[in-house]
Amino acid sequence: MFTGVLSDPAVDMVHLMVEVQPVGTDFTGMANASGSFVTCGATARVTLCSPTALAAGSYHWQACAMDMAGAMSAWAGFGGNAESEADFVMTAPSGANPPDVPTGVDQFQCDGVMTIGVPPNATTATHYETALTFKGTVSDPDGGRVRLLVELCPLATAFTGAATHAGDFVSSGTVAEIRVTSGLSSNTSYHWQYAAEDAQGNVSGWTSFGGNTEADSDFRPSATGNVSPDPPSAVGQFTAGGASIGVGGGISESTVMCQGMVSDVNGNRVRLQVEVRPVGMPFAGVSTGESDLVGSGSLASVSVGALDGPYHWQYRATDANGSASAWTAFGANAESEADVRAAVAPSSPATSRSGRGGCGAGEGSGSPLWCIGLAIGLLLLRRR
Ligand SMILES: [Ca+2]
Ligand SMILES: [Ca+2]
Ligand SMILES: [Ca+2]
Ligand SMILES: [Ca+2]
Repeated sequence: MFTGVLSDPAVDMVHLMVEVQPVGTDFTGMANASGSFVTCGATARVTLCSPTALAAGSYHWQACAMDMAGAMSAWAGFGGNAESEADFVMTAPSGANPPDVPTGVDQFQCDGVMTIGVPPNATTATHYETALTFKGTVSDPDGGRVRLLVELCPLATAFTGAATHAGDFVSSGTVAEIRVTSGLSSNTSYHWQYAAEDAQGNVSGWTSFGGNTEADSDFRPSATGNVSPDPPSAVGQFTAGGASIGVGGGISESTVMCQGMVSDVNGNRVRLQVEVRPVGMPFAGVSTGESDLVGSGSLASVSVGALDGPYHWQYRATDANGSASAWTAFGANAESEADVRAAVAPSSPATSRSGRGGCGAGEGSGSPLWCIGLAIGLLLLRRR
């Protein structure tokens, strides 16, 4: 707004006219704006009120008066300074710039101190409370106050760009936090993204947390604490080449692959453990072989080598926290019976034709020594 006190020799009604130009642009003698007529001696006002009328920058201006008859005074420059100098400076509206993307963002236990590691895959980590804290440093090019925004979704739900949680406003350049103490489902995997919002409601770009894909869990809360894995399912025994071995079956090799599906309600990684003992030796409840940890809901394999003779075995699942399911004996047979007989001679056409039994799958008895003896005997017979 520009104001001036105007007078007129004829005591006429007068109005104020102004010409505003950027510094560096000469006046043209044409007014940009004029005010209402006022009585002589009163204060006249001219307002350039459109926010876009004057871009950010430096300006100089001049004014003149015009009476109702259209008679104009001379133009008078404002400020008594050189026209190469600014009479006023327009700046961008306060706070108009969006905040910066938050930095140093991380997820913490409810205490806000212990970080919750991002699992290397969707099913690794559980933290045993249904609460957590998000923290990050927020800033805004305009300064002022800024807050952290988080969009938190179950893994199966895609982001929409709308915040589900907002922290309190803090000074630009400081750490903002959001504490989430309700609404989280136990044993559910979540992913989240973050942004910052300034007091004017401007929002930075959103950034996905964790450096992982949106198919991967960022955290997985559990209200129940750790739960033992489920007993393995679909358990079977196979040759190293992947051929299924029936219960009591014999193989010429000395290695058996035990496999089963493992799962854990917490989503922990799980391994398959087996205890393989010669027939006649009872189980001790101690694993003699185990798989690598695999994701919950995956197939786990244990390779057991250096076997020679009839064996029985049992299995269980153990999660990454060391919690195990109960042991289950394989084969649904008596522990006095073999589940597998290793390093026996392969059944051949000769043994099949002999009708004297052999070492093939499904045979429930026979020692490896007996089998080997039989094989050598048959070999000798065929050489004659
Ligand atoms: Ca701003
Ligand atoms: Ca993520
Ligand atoms: Ca578990
Ligand atoms: Ca068995």
